[in-house]
Amino acid sequence: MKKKALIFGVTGQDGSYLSELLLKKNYEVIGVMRRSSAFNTARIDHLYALYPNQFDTSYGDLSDLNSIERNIEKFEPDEIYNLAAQSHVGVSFEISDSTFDINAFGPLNILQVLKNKGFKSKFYQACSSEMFGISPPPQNENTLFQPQSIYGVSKVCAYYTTRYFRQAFNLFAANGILFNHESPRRGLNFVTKKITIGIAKILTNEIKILELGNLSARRDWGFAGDYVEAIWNILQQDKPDDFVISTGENYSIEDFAREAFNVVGLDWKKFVKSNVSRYLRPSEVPSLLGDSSKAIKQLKWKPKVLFKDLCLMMVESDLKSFNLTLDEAKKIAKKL
Ligand code: NAP
Ligand code: F7E
Repeated sequence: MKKKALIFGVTGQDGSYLSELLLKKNYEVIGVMRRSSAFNTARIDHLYALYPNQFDTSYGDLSDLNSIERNIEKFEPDEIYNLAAQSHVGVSFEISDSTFDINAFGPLNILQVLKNKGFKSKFYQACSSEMFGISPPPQNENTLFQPQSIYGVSKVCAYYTTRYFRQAFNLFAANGILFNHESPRRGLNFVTKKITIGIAKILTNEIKILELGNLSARRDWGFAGDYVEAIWNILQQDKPDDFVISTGENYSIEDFAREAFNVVGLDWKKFVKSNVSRYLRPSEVPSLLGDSSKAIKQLKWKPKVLFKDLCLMMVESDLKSFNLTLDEAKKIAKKL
């Protein structure tokens, strides 16, 4: 019998990589997606064709308890991955209520269904390094949570809710505390993707200047493709537990811009402007740097793609989406 996985947030960056991983492991994967007036399946469209008998999607919304119940009852999954969230920290300052509703009540809704209906599905909750907020680096599973946004607060709620259901009702419910992870599939308004696609736009004359916010914040950036392996691994343990997943290196936004522009031979300083009045967050998280010793030891997991290769991968992919090879891009860059 194939194992069955239900993924909330299947249309997102991580949902698409996790689906690919589970399908390769011969799981049957059902992705829960919300209805949208515009198509939101670009990251998973290839999977319907590649795995017609193994992959499908079903409508549902984390704020809609009935839809969660319907999906769990219909598919009776062995594993449930909750990756769905309003995942943009900056946006959470503007839409706090819905961010909290989706990110905190969403996992509570899933866990209540599991408990009340007696399902034995293993449950994974996507938590975040944003929970650590202003706690000084390095951060691990024992670091104090001091979130600096409603996004961070909502993930702290999700974290404790997951632990509560594990401890009080003996559910297999585990948290992954993931540090920033990026990829060519990263959403367009996260800083790494903004920079790498910005480079392609500068080279094709679509924009002259790239406007960013705070350039001094430091992040521990890994590759989403590596991180979904850790996510899967967390649910394969004998006992449910919580794990920090990170690379153990951190760099500033300025470092990322320098490295990414350098891939095509451009000096980032000539093209990047900091517009703090537009992009500065009311409260910022200055430095995230993960200590994943526990995951390295217990999950036997470690990241394969590190900072430089991640920059290269993202720049090359965005150039390709503008029909440019790296060599062509370098030639254009010389004339700028
Ligand atoms: P993402 O690309 O923004 O994907 C979020 C997913 O959640 C999308 O599929 C989105 O659907 C879905 N979603 C949003 N609201 C929903 C709702 N009300 N009901 C059902 N689905 C809903 O995020 P990601 O980068 O893949 O991250 C996955 C998870 O890990 C998130 O929970 C995020 O907070 C967390 N996380 C991410 C990082 C990171 O660096 N990427 C680090 C730590 C934790 P639409 O396509 O319809 O918008
Ligand atoms: O910002 C600064 C910004 O939006 C990174 C999410 O996946 O990781 C992500 O959250 C840093 C911040 O990611 C711009 O102020 C400067 O200091 O790419 P970001 P994030 O806020 O770290 C965590 C772990 C998650 O859990 C989240 O879901 O970059 N920054 N200039 C900028 N950020 C953005 N977005 N845009 C700028 O122009």
